[in-house]
Amino acid sequence: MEETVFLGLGTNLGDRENNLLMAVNMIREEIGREIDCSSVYETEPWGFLSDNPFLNMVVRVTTSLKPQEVLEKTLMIEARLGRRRGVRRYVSRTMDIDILLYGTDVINNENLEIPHPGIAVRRFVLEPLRELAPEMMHPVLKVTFSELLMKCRDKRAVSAKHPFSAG
Ligand code: PH2
Ligand code: MG
Ligand code: MG
Repeated sequence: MEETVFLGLGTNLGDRENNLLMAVNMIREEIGREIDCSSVYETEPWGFLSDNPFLNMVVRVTTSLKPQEVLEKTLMIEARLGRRRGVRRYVSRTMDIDILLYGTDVINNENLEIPHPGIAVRRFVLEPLRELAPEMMHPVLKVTFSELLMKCRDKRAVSAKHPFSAG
């Protein structure tokens, strides 16, 4: 069984463009070859203060992996890109890969919540998600990503920077 997964990528440390490039390449190797990428967005840090702006993007990938296996792969890719996890929740990082959606599955485990609980309140997720799937319905909120973006009250700056290019 194949499933369509949406992943949110974020980086605000190191060579951000290269971090995205490496992450997308590893996602292709480890999670699924069939992949669509949103544009790359430059975004203001959300939830913590930092002088380092983020680059964010969303990728849609077709996978034969189960949700828990996708999670393991994303954690491995983050670690390979030099991600260090500490005790503080939000800190600058070389790479964060969040599972936003796994088909229309709703999962509430202690280590994995799908759909990602932050989608509706984060413009840096909704802008690229709407770019890839404007008419798609949020499986819990039952409204499209276009509508969620129009209603989003997060006003932090999110600007489309350039199309993602694989090298
Ligand atoms: N990720 C966070 C917290 N804040 N802000 C932006 N702009 N982009 C992110 O990817 C991001 C964030 C937690 O994962
Ligand atoms: Mg995150
Ligand atoms: Mg994360």
